[in-house]
Amino acid sequence: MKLEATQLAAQNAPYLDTHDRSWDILRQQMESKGLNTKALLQQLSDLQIAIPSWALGAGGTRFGRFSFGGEPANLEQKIADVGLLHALSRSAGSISLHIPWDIPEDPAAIRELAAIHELTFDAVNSNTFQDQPGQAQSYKFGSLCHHSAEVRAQAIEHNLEVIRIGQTLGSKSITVWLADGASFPGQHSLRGALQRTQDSLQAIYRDMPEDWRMFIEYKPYEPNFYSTVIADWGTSLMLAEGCGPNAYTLVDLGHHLPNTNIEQIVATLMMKGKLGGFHFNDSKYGDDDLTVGSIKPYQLFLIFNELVYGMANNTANNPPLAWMIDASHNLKDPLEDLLQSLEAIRIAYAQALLVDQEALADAQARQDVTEAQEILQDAFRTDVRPLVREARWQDGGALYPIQAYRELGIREQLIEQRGMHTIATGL
Ligand code: AOS
Ligand code: ZN
Ligand code: ZN
Ligand code: ZN
Repeated sequence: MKLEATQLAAQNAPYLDTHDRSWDILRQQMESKGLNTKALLQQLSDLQIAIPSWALGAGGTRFGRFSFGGEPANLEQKIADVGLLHALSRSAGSISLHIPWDIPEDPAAIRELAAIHELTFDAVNSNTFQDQPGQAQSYKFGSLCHHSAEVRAQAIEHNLEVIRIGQTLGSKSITVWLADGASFPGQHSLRGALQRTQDSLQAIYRDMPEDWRMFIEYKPYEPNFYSTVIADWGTSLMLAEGCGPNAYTLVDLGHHLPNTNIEQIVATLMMKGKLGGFHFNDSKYGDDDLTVGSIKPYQLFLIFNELVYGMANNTANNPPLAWMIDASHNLKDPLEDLLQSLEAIRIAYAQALLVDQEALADAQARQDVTEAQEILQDAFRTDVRPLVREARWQDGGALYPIQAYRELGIREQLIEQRGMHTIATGL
């Protein structure tokens, strides 16, 4: 199904007055502080987030999975779902595919379908953490790090195949996340595994097209619980530097030990021009993949504050970032969950854009710690929702996406079309 502009306009109509009143107040408040509201609206409108194809169905845990009716069963339906998210939010302009879960049988037709929904293809993801039917070598004990040259060769070839598939869709980047590691001390040589991973990544990089970028994800633990080969941003950065200028570190917010200062990692990577992008989500304990902004919205704001600063002071020529969500939920309607994540990202960005960078730099120069904190928190505590809403409305989206989603009966229609007992391909 596809949402038409006229449907959304009719759905928005009764809420326009209320929105206008709140927008007027915020606009005047921002203008009195010297902010350029037109520029802010444009910056928000430009922030487009990629939706992971694996988040469109209900997630699960190792204890069980509770299916949600109307889940997409194939790539076409996944694209249609992201199309719905984009029509409602005007902020989900691309999709991130996972191979082999999302192999396009007819790439030209898939590209056409994506264009109908105004979507592009963001980073493609390789998968060497599962064995596929008929596969010659097993990844049980690792892939790019494996002791056996045959396993490594198979994993390298898989990554190159993912790139070739991505090319048929117009994607320009690959995200490599490795489950490789050891669950017990002594299981493998820590140094040997890292060395082999570096060699394998370099082999992929050498054959990657020149206009492509490689994003290297890190994660401290899980599925291996003693050691992960690419455990932290430093290892990822080292590997990216070992590959070359088109390899970058990817920050997944859930991939840190508790209380890690993620905004500092962002600042460090941007100083080196090596921040490739994000997997946005939120977490309380580990790789919880919870809805963005649901647990630590202040941290998200501080991350965006570093990003805004980094983009304005881009001395190391960090390329534009890949903004992706990597969250999936077991309880909520997956599309509502993603709408909440999209909103949280734009809210954090809007708040960060309100930070008076000049005043902050001045307070920092004077060691005025109190004032520096006041400046940040003044921005964070501004209710920017009318600004985010206005940007979305000007772009033809829904004033209140979740409400629109419910009032238009979208899930009910998806269930009617696809059935109640559906399982999206993926994790
Ligand atoms: C795994 O923990 C990583 O976050 C991956 O980026 C991602 O979740 C995975 O590739 C999807 O299966
Ligand atoms: Zn991730
Ligand atoms: Zn993860
Ligand atoms: Zn995660």
